[in-house]
Amino acid sequence: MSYETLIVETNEGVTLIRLNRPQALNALSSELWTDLTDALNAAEADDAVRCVVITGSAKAFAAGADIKEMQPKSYADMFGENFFAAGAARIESFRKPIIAAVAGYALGGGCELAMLCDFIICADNAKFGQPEINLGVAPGIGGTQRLTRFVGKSKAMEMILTGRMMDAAEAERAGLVSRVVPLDDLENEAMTAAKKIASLSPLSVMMNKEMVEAAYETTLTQGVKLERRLFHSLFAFDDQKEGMAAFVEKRKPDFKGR
Ligand code: DAK
Repeated sequence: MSYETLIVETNEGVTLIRLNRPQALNALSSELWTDLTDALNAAEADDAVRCVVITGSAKAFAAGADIKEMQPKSYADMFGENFFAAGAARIESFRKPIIAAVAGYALGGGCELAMLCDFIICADNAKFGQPEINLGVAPGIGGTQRLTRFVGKSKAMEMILTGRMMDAAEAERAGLVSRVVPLDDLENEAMTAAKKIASLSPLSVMMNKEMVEAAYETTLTQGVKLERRLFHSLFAFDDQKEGMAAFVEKRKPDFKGR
């Protein structure tokens, strides 16, 4: 499937989605969100796809929602269209891991898109920010909530109220990204992590993802209880038998997703 705003390729169990609006620094237009939703639907439906990587260009992961598209809109337009809600919901309910590989600007909706992914690997030139305040608006795809959970109230409040950008080193210190790599290595590093995930039991991967997500949605007691139940249930799968047998027999496991 080809798209106007994305380049999508699948290899070795990994779908790489590259945002492709270079003339607008990958600003997130409605068309791009529709294409992204469609590409993710296809990746979710394809059993051969085990992990997704979303990336942009060396200059911009995404410089935010498309300001030129939003400029003429009224409250009735935004509310009536439920602007961006479907795209965000698609990522929130995606069951396979999604890695954001961020180089350059990840601003506004771009920073929110990266935070919607399961983890972020960034290049040393990455810049994260929620500059919507400069436009007289506010983050609208979860930025006030996710950034605050990831980096804490003080840093989130400063960034959202002043529009200040965070560089890659600060983003790593603050816990926003899992690690920083040289720009030239970004795609390789993200693909290596994605291929490792793709080689594992897909059922176990989905359950592990669900357990970590629960840490953001539940109390500690409820989260630990859920983890224990899901851990027990993993013993119902053939992949648990295969994984442990392979360890004992000193060979590579052959996970079937059963
Ligand atoms: N939208 C549209 N076009 C953009 C853009 C954006 N966000 N960012 C950059 N561009 C375009 C520029 O207009 C320029 O186009 P031409 O003028 O050449 O036609 C081209 O990309 C190159 O940009 P610059 O010439 O500005 O490049 P520089 O290197 O000088 O500067 C920059 C790079 C990233 C610092 C600068 O472009 C910039 O400040 N961009 C805007 C960043 C920003 O404010 N982002 C936040 C956008 S607001 C909602 C949910 C979410 C949202 C809203 C509602 N609902 C659920 C209701 C989200 C809002 C946002 O994200």
